[in-house]
Amino acid sequence: MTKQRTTTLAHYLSETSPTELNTVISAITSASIKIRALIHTAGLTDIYGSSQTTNIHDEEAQKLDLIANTIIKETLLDTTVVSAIASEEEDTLCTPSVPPQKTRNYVVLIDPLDGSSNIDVNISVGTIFAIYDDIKENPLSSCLQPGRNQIAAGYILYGPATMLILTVKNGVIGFTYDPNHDTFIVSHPSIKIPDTHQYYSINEGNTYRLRPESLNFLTYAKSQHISSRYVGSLVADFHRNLFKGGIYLYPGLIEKPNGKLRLLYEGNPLALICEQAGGNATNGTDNILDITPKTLHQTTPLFIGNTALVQHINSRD
Ligand code: P6P
Repeated sequence: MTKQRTTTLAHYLSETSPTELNTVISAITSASIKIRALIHTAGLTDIYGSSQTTNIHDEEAQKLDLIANTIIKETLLDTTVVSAIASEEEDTLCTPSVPPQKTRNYVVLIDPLDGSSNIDVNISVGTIFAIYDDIKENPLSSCLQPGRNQIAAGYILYGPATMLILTVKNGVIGFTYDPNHDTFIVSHPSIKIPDTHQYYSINEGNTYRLRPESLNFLTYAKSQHISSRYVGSLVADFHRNLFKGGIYLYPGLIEKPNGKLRLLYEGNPLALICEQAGGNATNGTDNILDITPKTLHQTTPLFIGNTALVQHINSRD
């Protein structure tokens, strides 16, 4: 009989983070437990499919995108320590009706349900979040800090198991949701990306839209007999590469030079996790975490995973 792990998320946070930050992370994870329940029974209720609306990126929002966004937004605004929320599903910042009164406040940037087009076909999806201190002259400026200033970042992967992968910038820790105790339990105390370059993840359907440096990398990856894996859910592809070694690529395309993925609530949180786990993330020339954002929803080319593979992209050889 294997020994059941027992360290809860609440215990871990109480040992590592200030109370107000614990409140924010706990709000996100409690919202994720509600989202998990909805995903697991979506086929029995009328919440599959498109909401018949589009987001600021002119992408069709799924019903569950909007439901997940509402759950997380309301849970965070109730904490009284969140000054503003930037969400993939919101054109502008969301702020509490009553400004927070606490000494330490945060801004939170979220992709409420990444990969949501996969829900209808029962493929893993995820919630991605980035947390910054609200230290600038206004919450929008606090949201536009370089990713290196994040004080915490993470994602919840709704897969066969529901997992929280978190960094508060002292390494990367993995938690597994235990439905018997309705809480996240430490399951992976210290995650490091292995130096086995097992996978590359790219939508090869875009091959004729790639620029030369990306095409060169694909040729290199195939010469190294690295396997191709592409789920179409960034969180799932990133998670596999984090645990097995590899690289995820969403390059700039000829007609879309800044790519598709959003810097603030996709690139930055995953880049911080990856760097804390010993990997790296670039836009093809600069470290993702060193980019100073200009707008909430700006996109970036993203190459993220093993440092050696990411450096191969930067070296353009
Ligand atoms: P494509 C999902 O819409 C997403 O944002 C990521 O989760 C995923 O990796 C990517 O887009 C898939 O995009 O263009 O390959 O379908």
